[in-house]
This record gives sequence, structure tokens and C-alpha cells, in this order.
Amino acid sequence: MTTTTLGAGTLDWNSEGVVLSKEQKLFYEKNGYIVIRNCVPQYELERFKNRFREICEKKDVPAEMTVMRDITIAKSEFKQGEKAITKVQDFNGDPVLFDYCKYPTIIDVVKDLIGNPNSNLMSMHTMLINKPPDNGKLTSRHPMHQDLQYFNFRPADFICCAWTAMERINRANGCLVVVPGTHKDPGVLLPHEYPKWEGGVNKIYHGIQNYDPSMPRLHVEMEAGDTVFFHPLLIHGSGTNRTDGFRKAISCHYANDDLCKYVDISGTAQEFTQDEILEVARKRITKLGMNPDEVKIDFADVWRGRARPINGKRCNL
Ligand SMILES: O=C(O)CCC(=O)C(=O)O
Repeated sequence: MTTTTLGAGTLDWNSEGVVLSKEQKLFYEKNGYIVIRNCVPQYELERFKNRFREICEKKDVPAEMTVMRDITIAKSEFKQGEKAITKVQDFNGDPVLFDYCKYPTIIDVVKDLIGNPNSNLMSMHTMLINKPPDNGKLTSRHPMHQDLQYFNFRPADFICCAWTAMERINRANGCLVVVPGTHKDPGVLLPHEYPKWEGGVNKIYHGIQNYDPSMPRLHVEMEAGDTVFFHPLLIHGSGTNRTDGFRKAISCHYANDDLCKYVDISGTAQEFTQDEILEVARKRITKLGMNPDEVKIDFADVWRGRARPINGKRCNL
């Protein structure tokens, strides 16, 4: 396949991109991911790390931001500060961290992969992940999954994640693990569930049911600033952090807003994920002093609330 077509949108894999070569585009089309070295400079990573530390100290935390504790941290001696927080999510409204989503070198690559120089891009899902040292229970692993499980917008070919290493990330501290080509084969969303891990698993960390560990997987080792771009159907996860350090990465999922639209996932295998995310949204509404039975929101509203335009005008999402 050398083109992916949807109405007005055609991805022509067999031509040079603005920043990616034809070979790099074809690599992504075949494998569902590509690593671009040195995408984000060290000084920007330091700015994002400093902001993360401020958030951990509860400084100017936007109301819509989710600050999460790892299940092991919740039971450990780290009750406060940077070591207590495993993930910051929904930073589209944070003036410092949102700079990551707008970073020109990242945006240029994303446009080559899911659009063209004129595409209206939306930042949908944002995370800064502070993977803690494993306490021996293997809960620092992230189960193998497909990100589309969490999304009710389509088509999948016009969604892409950028995930940047904020320091050297290798097998020792739990790098990303990908199964190349799975965005095309099987190329569909597989059923997910909570993994039945002895030590437990973090909330809403769903994994592929009956995942076959013999699938040929690849450990993506990266230096600080390197960025991996990947398709939302690519099977991936991350390994155990066997070091004493907190492994940091920052990521943003983009959607091509000219082409992606919300779809109803009720009644599908995604419904239990939708229900859990809606439950979190209802709790937040309660925390803000409102009655969740009166403020009716559906899953598309959750994503509409998270999404921010990167450039151009807001269209569908
Ligand atoms: O950063 C990680 O360890 C994995 C992140 C990931 O795969 C995800 O959040 O979808």
C-alpha cells in the first residue's frame, strides 16, 4: 500500500515529506512507529522537568489536570513531591507543558505522518510519565496494549502519538516495547482487560486479553530528546524499571482534525474503558461542587474538553 485515503485526506507514503524522507515515511507505514533522534533539546526537557516538579508541589495545577500516584507509591514511604507522582495527564491547559505539544520539530513530523503542511492538528491526550523504581512486584510495567482502546475518534490512521525520552531510557529503566507492524496485522483493535498480575496494576492500565508474549517485540532504547512516533493500533507497552531512578517521558497524541470524528463506542469492547474514564470525570465534577447527575457528559464531551487546537482552526473534534 502506498496511499491511505479518506475523503479529502490522502497520505502518500511514496513521496518525500516536508521533514521526513520517503524511506522514513515508508518505515512508519510498514512498522507503525519511527524513532527520530534529537527531536527536543535538553533545555526544553529541563523546563518540562522543572514544571513537573512544581506540579508535584501543587503549584498552579490547572483544574483539568490529572495527577496520579502509582499503586506501589501509594503504599510506600514517598508520600510527597516528585517521587509520589507517577503520571501527570491532561496538560493541554498548562502553559509550560503544552509547549511540548506545539514543539515545531514534533509537529512537522506528525504532519508528515497523518496529514500535510496545511492540516489542522489537535492535541488530544497528554501525559508526563514518571515511572517509579520497581519494588519487586513488577507493577512498574505497562501492559501491552493499543492506545485506540482509550479513544472514540477515528480513523486510526489519522491519529499519532509522539513520545519523547526525557533522559536515557533503556531496558534497565523500562523502555517502550513495540510489536512492529501490528497496526496493520492484525490492524484492528483487540479486546482489552485488566492484566491478572499478582502485584496488581495501575488504574485504567488495560492490556490486551490473552496477549501472546512470543510475538516478535522490539525494545526501543532512546537518549534524552529522542522521540518515537507511533500509530494508535500498534501493540506496545513498557518494561520494569529495575533502577533506583524515576524514568521520565512526555507524550502527546495528535489527531488530524480535518478528518477525524467522534464515534459511538457504546456496546463495543471499548465500553468498559469508556465507563471507567466517565466515572473519573463524574468524580471530578463532584469535586468541583457540581452534581454529576445534573451535568450530563458523554465520552465525546470528555475528549472535547481535553482537546486543544495546535494550529489553524478547530473543525470536528
Ligand atoms: O511510558 C510508558 O511507560 C508507557 C506509556 C504508554 O504506553 C501509554 O501510556 O500508552
